Amino acid sequence: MTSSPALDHGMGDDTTIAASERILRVAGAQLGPIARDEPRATVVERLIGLLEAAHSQGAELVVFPELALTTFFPRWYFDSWDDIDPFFETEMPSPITAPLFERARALGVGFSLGYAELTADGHHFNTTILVERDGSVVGRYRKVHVPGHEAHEPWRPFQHLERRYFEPGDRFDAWQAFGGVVGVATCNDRRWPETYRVFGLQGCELLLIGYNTPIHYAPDPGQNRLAGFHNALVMQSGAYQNGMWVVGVAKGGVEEGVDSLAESCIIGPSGEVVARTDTTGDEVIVADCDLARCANYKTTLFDFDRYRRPEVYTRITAQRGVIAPEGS
Ligand code: CDT
Repeated sequence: MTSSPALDHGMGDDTTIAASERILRVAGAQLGPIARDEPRATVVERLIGLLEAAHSQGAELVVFPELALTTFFPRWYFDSWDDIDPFFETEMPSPITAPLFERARALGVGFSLGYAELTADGHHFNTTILVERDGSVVGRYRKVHVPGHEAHEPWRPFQHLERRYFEPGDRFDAWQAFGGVVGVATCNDRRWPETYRVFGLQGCELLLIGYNTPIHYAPDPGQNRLAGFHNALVMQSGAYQNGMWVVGVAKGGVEEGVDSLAESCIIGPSGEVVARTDTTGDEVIVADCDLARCANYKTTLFDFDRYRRPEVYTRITAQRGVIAPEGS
């Protein structure tokens, strides 16, 4: 299901609450596989091609996936940082990524881009940068929920060593940008309701989420057949329960022998999917996101100030794991 901007996005006739339209045409720029030996410069050319395709369809904001400049390297165990650090960026933009920033500014298109960030003082993060249409940097987001494992686990057909290679970020900040309130989250963050709610509590109207999701889940392969269902389930519920647009964008397809979920999609504040990719390769989807429509949900069923009961939710921040009631 690839949408055209002209489509009715399934919002029905619920036009009474949103005062006036605030339409932002958003593109999801899905990537197919990136080989381990594919040069960064070639990847940047692919990104520019997707950006130009999105612009030709009128998009003002292009959402790229998580870790969009390299292959998904946490699938391999490396003992030495000398082998890991080459997957990281020490500056953004850099001489290699600058052409993407320059082309976007020339076209007046903003974008979000996921990459591995190595800071000057030696910290490693799974980061996404958000850039406005004039080329200014809105902000940087560092992935909060870092999944997988820390140690080599040779029993797995491939590794998921994000917890070895990345430190967790510690902030969910929304920003005023693109004529609304915009947030960024990354991949595994989308499975956690806290992510959406913390953004929802900042009035977030548009949440951008890049992902790399291997379809095989080694700890419980029974979940493999549900990968697409769970992807849609969490993003659609997060969108609806917080009255926000959610744009989920994959790096999908078979990359270095590992099959990853595609199914990038754009979801309205009703929870309905309004655009979804058809392929597992490089592909652009576009939708007109009326940010004013968020008010239909934020001021009715999900009027937080009127209906939430934070005094009853204290466990959410007071404890991390499960504490079962006493008794048998
Ligand atoms: N990149 C990323 O966060 N992927 C995870 C895989 C979970 S299994 C370790 C995801 O939630 O899709």
